[in-house]
Amino acid sequence: MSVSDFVVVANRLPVDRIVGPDGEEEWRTSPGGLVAALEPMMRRAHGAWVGWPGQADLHLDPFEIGGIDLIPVPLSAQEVTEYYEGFANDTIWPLYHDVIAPPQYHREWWDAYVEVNRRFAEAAAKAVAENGTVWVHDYQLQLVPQMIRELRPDVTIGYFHHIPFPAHGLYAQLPWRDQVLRGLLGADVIGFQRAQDATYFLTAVRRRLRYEVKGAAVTVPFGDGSTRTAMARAFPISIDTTPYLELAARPDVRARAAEIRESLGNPSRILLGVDRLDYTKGIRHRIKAYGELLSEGRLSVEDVTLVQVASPSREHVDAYVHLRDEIELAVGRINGDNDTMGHTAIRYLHQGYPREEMVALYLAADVMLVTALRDGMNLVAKEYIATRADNRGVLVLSEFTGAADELRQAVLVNPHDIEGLKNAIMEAVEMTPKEQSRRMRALRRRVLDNDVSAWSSAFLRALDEVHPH
Ligand code: GDG
Repeated sequence: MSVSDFVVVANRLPVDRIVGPDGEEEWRTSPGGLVAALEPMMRRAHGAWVGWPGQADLHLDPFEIGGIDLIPVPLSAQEVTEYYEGFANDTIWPLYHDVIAPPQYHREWWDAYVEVNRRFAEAAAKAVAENGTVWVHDYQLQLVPQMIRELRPDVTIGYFHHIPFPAHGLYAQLPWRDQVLRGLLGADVIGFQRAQDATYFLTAVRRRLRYEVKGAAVTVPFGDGSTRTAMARAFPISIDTTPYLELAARPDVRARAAEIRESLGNPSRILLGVDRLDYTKGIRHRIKAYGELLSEGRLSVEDVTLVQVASPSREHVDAYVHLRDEIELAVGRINGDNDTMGHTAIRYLHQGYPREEMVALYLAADVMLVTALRDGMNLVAKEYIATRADNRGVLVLSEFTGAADELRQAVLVNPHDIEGLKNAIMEAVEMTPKEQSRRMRALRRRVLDNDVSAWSSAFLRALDEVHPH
């Protein structure tokens, strides 16, 4: 396969392996927003995407799909355990989400992380053309920018961090804190979701490495006394709005939304939560607040139903196994105490759904509950807004999401404050149509104007300014 001017590096390839009924295999592009955002540019620049195909011990040759070269990086079963489930999802993920769950620090996980990051960096260095551009994504690959720079000093390197970056007092726990900062600083532009994340990163750089920081610019010394500049600032990510607008207007999807309402017994208000089953998403706090509203009689199952989609996630990590048990115990108790033959308090769905069904759920929901304890951005909030073409519906949004920086007309809430959360849910349930529409109009303007292609253009423009070719 030839080299590319533009190479994306992410933990996962943007494809899923589909095995048919007779065992035949096929690769299908997964409908993620990142692919949609980068696709036009990938096609134009003969782009390549470096990533893991999603299955342990799978060694595949590069292949092409929809005009993009896919370069698979293999992981052994032990590397999946140590690099991916271990260091990425049981060390970095909890630490960077403000230690909501205790991070596990294991030296052998770190060793696997270094080794796998090197494999990704080598694959990218081989794939990129002279003076080309590499865009590295997310916390699984924080060492890759510096590793690519060592192998290929000619290329422009961008890095985008999809999750929060923690305050220095927490970041300082990481036994490999200096190595990770140096890894990230290999990039010309380091993008974060919120201005606060960029500030925390720059503080860590100043305090730990003692590099000079001026505004967003870091002076990074080379060993020989010369220096280069790396920029760290916020580029809040968004969604590809087109499929959401299209699906929300489709008669069959609208009919499905009506059918969902009907099958729930036509409650006067449907509340909805859609999350990966993750301790950062605040599902327990949400359910607790809702359960108290029912037991206090402020809400009744005759009028209101909460639909909670908790899509399966990281099921081999202990913290996720425990979380699932806790949530399912709480849901069982609340339903047991409140259900009638015809009405259920919480319709809990530990399942993943096609996007059509997700949009039907968004359309059916009068109130969307996004009450994460910490979230880099939260795209579900933006997807809900995109589908509300009639300007009806209320978004209850945690202050601790990146989205809260932009979506100021939501009902903003501190999810740790259960009384506050209960009041926010009541405010949303009781909001007049006029007030709903005033807020939703402003929210829609924000989401439709700042879509994912505006995000990727802004990032690549910044990259071009720091490292013009
Ligand atoms: C990370 C950061 C940041 C969920 N269940 C189903 C389904 N989904 C889709 C949603 C949404 C996506 O998954 C989840 O995105 P979020 O942004 O809400 O959260 P994370 O997965 O934690 O993503 C986050 C994001 O990266 C981007 O930078 O915003 O803060 O944590 O698109 O719709 N989609 C389908 N079926 C499901 O059952 N089809």
